[in-house]
Amino acid sequence: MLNKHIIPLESVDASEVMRFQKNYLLSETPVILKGMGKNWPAMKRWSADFFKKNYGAVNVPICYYKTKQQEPYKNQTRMPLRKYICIAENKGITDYEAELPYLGGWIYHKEFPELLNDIDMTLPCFPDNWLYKLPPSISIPPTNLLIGYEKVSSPLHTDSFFVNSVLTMIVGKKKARMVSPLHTSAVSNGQNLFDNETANKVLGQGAEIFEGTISAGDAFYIPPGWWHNVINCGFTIAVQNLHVDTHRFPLFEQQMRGFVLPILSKIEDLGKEARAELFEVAQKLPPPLSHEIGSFIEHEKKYIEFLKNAAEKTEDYLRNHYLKP
Ligand SMILES: O=C(O)CCC(=O)C(=O)O
Ligand SMILES: [Fe+2]
Repeated sequence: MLNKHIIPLESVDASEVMRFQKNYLLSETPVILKGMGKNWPAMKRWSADFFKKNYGAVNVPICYYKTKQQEPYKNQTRMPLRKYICIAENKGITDYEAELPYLGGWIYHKEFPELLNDIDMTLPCFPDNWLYKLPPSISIPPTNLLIGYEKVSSPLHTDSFFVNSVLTMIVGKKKARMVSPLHTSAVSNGQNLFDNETANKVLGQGAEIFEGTISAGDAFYIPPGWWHNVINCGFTIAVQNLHVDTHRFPLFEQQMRGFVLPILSKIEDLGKEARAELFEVAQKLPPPLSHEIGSFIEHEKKYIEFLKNAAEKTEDYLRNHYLKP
């Protein structure tokens, strides 16, 4: 009864670039990209043994989604990769652990850039990746690695910053259930859509649930804002790539500004406070010499110009594209 309502995800061959871009990328529709990674050297090289042998001593970040939700990357607990893989292979499960560990996103290329030679970062069916145009100070890591096993999974969530996410299988199989952002009111963060009762509740609220399975070489295209719940069907190795194309960049830009503006606003508040005090004193004293040396007035003028330009451009854009009578 229930399964009738779960809609299978469509598939497209990763070599059908135009078809993928027209039918899925442009309309932000999830799809399975068949053969996305089939020619990546990782397909031949990467395995549990490969990582144990070459990176076994590396401390990798661990997720505990059931008990800790998603933590900032730098706060995640770490464990040697060899130990983790033994647990994943069911050789080292300790029953005193409250929740089993999940290597749900290791930013491997920072420490081991040579691993990038094993995958194709250009993602042939995607246009230019605007993530690479960002200044290094706010760069978002464009890829991460996941090693999973049947007992761990990623509960329902959306990826941050409205990026395109491409999840490519290297070893094993993953199954995902996805819900459109248009049905956000029918779901909540952390749900298990593979639980019949939960899925029925979501369907009962009018949402559609899409489901698909990917095996070695295939990938999920997860569009911006789509809810996804991913489970591992046995031992898995996968790579996630984040991608922002031209059409998705304006929204991404807003998200990035969301990082910068609170900092700017805090600095400005402090500046205002200091200026008020300085103004009082300036009734009696000339402005500090350092203001002249530091070109205080010129910098202020430039800043005003910058703000005016930014406001004007944004207002024009909104007027021309969204607020037409
Ligand atoms: O494979 C998983 O556990 C999660 C993958 C995911 O959430 C993603 O690719 O955005
Ligand atoms: Fe995700």
